Amino acid sequence: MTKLKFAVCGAGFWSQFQLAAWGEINNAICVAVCDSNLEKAAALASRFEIQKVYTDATEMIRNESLDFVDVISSPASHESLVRLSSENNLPVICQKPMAEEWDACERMVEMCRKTNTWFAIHENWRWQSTLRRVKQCLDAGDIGDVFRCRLDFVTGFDVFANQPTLRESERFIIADLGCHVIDYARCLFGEATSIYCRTSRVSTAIRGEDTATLSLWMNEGQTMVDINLAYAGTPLEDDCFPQTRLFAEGKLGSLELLSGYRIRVTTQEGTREEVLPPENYRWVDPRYAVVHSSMVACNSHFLEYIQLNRPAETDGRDNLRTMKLVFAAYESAARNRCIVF
Ligand code: 89V
Repeated sequence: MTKLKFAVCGAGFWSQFQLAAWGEINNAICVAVCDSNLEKAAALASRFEIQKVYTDATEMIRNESLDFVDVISSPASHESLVRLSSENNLPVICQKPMAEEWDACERMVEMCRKTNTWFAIHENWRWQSTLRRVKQCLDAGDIGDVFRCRLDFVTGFDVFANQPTLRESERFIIADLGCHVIDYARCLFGEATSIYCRTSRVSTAIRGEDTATLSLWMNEGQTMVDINLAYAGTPLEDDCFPQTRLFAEGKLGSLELLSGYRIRVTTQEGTREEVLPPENYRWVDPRYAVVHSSMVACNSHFLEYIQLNRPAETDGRDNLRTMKLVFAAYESAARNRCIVF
C-alpha cells in the first residue's frame, strides 16, 4: 500500500509525541519538518529519520509532494499555516486550540470551505480509551437519560515545566485545556444552549487564568454539565493528571470515571467496574500516558478520513462549535453573565 506523505509544521514539545504516534500507523510517512528554528527542526528530523528540514513552510510546500500537513505549532501561527495549506488544497490537521481569536477561527473554516480543503483540528481528548468507553455506555443507555454530568480536570501538575510558553498566554486554562473538555462534553451531549463561567488566577507566575468553573445546559436543555478546571498547583492526594474525572447521573443509574482509568456503573442491579488503562506504547511519557496514546487513535481516524475525503469527527466546522463555547466562557466570565445561544 502506498504511504501518504506528510509534513510537520512546528518542532516544539508536542511534535516528538505526535511523530511517535504517527510512527504507529503504517500507511503514513513524514517526509519534511519545518520550524523557524532550524536547529530544533533538524534535531527532530534526525531523531525521526525525516529527510527534509525547512524554516519556511511556503518553500516546503512548493518543494515537496505532500498528501497532507500536520500543524503542531503555537496557536498564533495556525491561521497562516492553514491558509497556506488551503491555498494549495492540501488536507491539513491543526493542533488545538484552533486559534487565539474567534474571528481567526471563522476565517480558517471559511477559507477551507471555499477551497474545498479537508481540514480537521487535532482534538485528541475524545479519543482517550476510557472517555470513548464512557460515551459508549451513555449512548447505550446504561444509566438512562443523563440529567447532570460533572467533568473535572483538577491537578497540581506543573504543566509549565514542559510548556513554558503557556505562562505567557493571556487566556490560559479554558483555551488550552478547556477546549478539550468542552469538546468532550459536546461529544457526549451535543450542543449547548447556555454557558456561565467563572475564572480566577491562583498562581502569580503566569498571565492567564489557571482555574475555571463552567456551567452549561446541553442536550437541548436536558442535561446540566459542570466543568471544573484547575492548574493551580494545589497538592492533591490523588492527582491523576492528565486524566479527566467524570460523574454522570441518569434516570436509571450513575456512572463514574475515576483515577486509574476506572469506570463504575451503578444501577438497581448493583455496581460494575471496568479498568481501561491506555495502550502502553514504548515512546509514551508515563506522566502523559492517557493523552499520548490517544494520539494514535486520533491520527488513525484522520488518516482514514483524509483517504475517504470525508469530514473527520473534529473537522474545522465541528470544532468551531467547541471554540464558540471557549470564547463564550471568557465572555461570560468577563461580564459575569450567563450567555444564552
Ligand atoms: O493536550 C494538552 O492540551 C496538554 C496536556 C498537558 C493537557 O496534555 O496541554
